Amino acid sequence: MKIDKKIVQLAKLIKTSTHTVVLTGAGMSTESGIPDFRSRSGWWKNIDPLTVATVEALQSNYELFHQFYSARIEALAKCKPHEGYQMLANWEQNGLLHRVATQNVDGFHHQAGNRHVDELHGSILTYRCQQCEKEASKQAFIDKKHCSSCDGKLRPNVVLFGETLPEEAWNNALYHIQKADLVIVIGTSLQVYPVSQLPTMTNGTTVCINKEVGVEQSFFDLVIEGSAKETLVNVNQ
Ligand code: BV8
Repeated sequence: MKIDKKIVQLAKLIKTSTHTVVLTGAGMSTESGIPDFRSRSGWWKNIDPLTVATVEALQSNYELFHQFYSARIEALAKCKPHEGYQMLANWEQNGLLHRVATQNVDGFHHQAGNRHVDELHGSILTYRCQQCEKEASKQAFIDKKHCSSCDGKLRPNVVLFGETLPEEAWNNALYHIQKADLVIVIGTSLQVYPVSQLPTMTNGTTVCINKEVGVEQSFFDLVIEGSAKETLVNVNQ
C-alpha cells in the first residue's frame, strides 16, 4: 500500500477509535535535533552504553558519566519540540488521544502541551543525589557539586540500565495500553526491555511509524515507513 493511503487509514483509525495511546522513542525527537541511540548517527554508535548509562558508571567512572549527561543536557537546552509534537498535543486537546507513554527523557511531550504523559525512562530535566535521593538543581549537577545533605554524587532522574522503571509511570502505561483500541508506536527500535513488550500487550490495532522498518516491526497491523514529524503533520491535513 502506498504511503498516502496508509496515512489516510491512520487518520480514519484515529477518528474512529475510543482509546488511543501513543508510545514514543528517540526517533520522535531526531527532527528536533536530538540524536537517537542506535541509528548510524546515534549515541551508542560512538560510545558503549555500559560505560556511561549504568549505576556502575556513575559510581566508578563519574567523570565520563558526568561528561555524557552534561553534554546531552546542554544540547537539549538548544532544541525544542517540532510540529509533530504539536499534533499530538492537539489530538489530546480534541479528545482523540488519551495517553502518551514515552521512553524519551527530554520532556518534549509536556513542553508541547500533552498533559497525560508517562515518562517510562524518567527525565533528564530533574536531578537527585544517588545516595540519599535528595532533589538537586540542574546547576548543581552541571557544576559537579556534591549533595548538600550527604555529599553523595548527583545524577539526572533518568532510568539507567539495570534500574527498574518508575512504578507509577509503568503501571499507567500498562493500564492504558491494555485498555486501548489503537496503539501508535513512533520512532523506537523496540530493543530495550521492558518497554519493548508494551506493543504486544494490547488487543487494539497497532500502528508503527518509523523511518527504517525491519523485522521488529512485522507484527504491527499498519506500518508507515516515514519520518515522525512529516507523518503526524500529514495525518492532520
Ligand atoms: C530493567 C538511559 C529490570 C537514559 C537508557 C538482555 C536481554 C534482554 C534484556 C536485557 C538484557 N540485558 C539487560 C536487559 C535489560 C535492559 C535492556 O533491555 N537491555 C537491552 C538493550 C539488551 N533493560 C533495562 O535495564 C531496563 N530495566 O529491565 O529493569 C531489571 C532490573 C535489574 C536487573 C534486571 C532487570 C532499563 C532500561 C533503561 C535504559 N535507559 N538510557 C538516557 O540516558 O536517556 S536506554 C535508551 O534506549 C534510551 O533511554 C531510550 O529511551 C531507549 C530506547 O531507545 P529508542 O527510543 O528505541 O531509540 P533507538 O535509537 O534505539 O531507536 C530509534 C528509532 O527511531 C530507530 O528505529 C530509528 O529508525 C527511528 N527513527 C529515527 N529518527 C526517526 C525515526 N523514526 C521516525 N522518524 C524519525 N525522524
